[in-house]
Amino acid sequence: ADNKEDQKFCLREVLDVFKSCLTENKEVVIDHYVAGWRGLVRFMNSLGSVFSFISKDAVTKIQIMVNHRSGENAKHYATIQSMVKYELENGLVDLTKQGSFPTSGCRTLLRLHRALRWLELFLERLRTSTEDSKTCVMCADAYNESLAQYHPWIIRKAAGVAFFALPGRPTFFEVMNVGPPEQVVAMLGDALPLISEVYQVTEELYSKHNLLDLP
Ligand code: 1PZ
Repeated sequence: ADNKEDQKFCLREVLDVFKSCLTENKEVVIDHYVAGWRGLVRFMNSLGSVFSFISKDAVTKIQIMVNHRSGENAKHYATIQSMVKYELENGLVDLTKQGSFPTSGCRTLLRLHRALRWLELFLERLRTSTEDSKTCVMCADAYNESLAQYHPWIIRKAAGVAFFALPGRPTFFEVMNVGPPEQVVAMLGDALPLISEVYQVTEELYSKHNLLDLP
């Protein structure tokens, strides 16, 4: 049964989830956003145990969001827009320094949002890469351009070590389980604009409310 599960795993399905994230009036549905992240974590875990310190943190943050979605205020956490409104109006966010609300939806989702930018940059590099491109270099470049600025030295170091454990481009494409390289490239071309839009919508919302630096 496990084998069958593995075979069914396909990065296209994971990325497709991000398509369903945006409603008609451009709200970001948290259940789908979280489902997208679950798939990404599953993908990352299939790359090997060196990545488990990264996926552990992602899993913790996913769980915080799931808890918000199953608590008594679940309805306020339907979309990122409704969450921001609810948490701000009720003073449920630490705005300047960490304090009473270490698990606020706003600060937790911001971490995933920043990681989504890394994903976008990395997948774009993969999409335009050539056979001899190095995944660890693409990954590190994407990281340095995005997430790294929010991480302390020790995490940047650890991330750098993990990147060296990434499989090479051919294996990486195989693990994605999307088909031959041309199909991977085409799939990424379809998926990236959608991920990018989810990122942009969230970025604008957070920027409008001055939430981009939440501690
Ligand atoms: C496929 C290769 C995977 C490379 C992933 C590149 C990202 C490296 C990130 C290293 C983060 C490691 C551990 C934890 C960091 C946390 O301190 C921060 C801030 O949270 P806080 O401490 O403020 O609560 N967490 C994050 O920045 C969220 C990181 C999520 C990383 C998800 C990666 C998803 C990978 C998808 C793979 C396709």
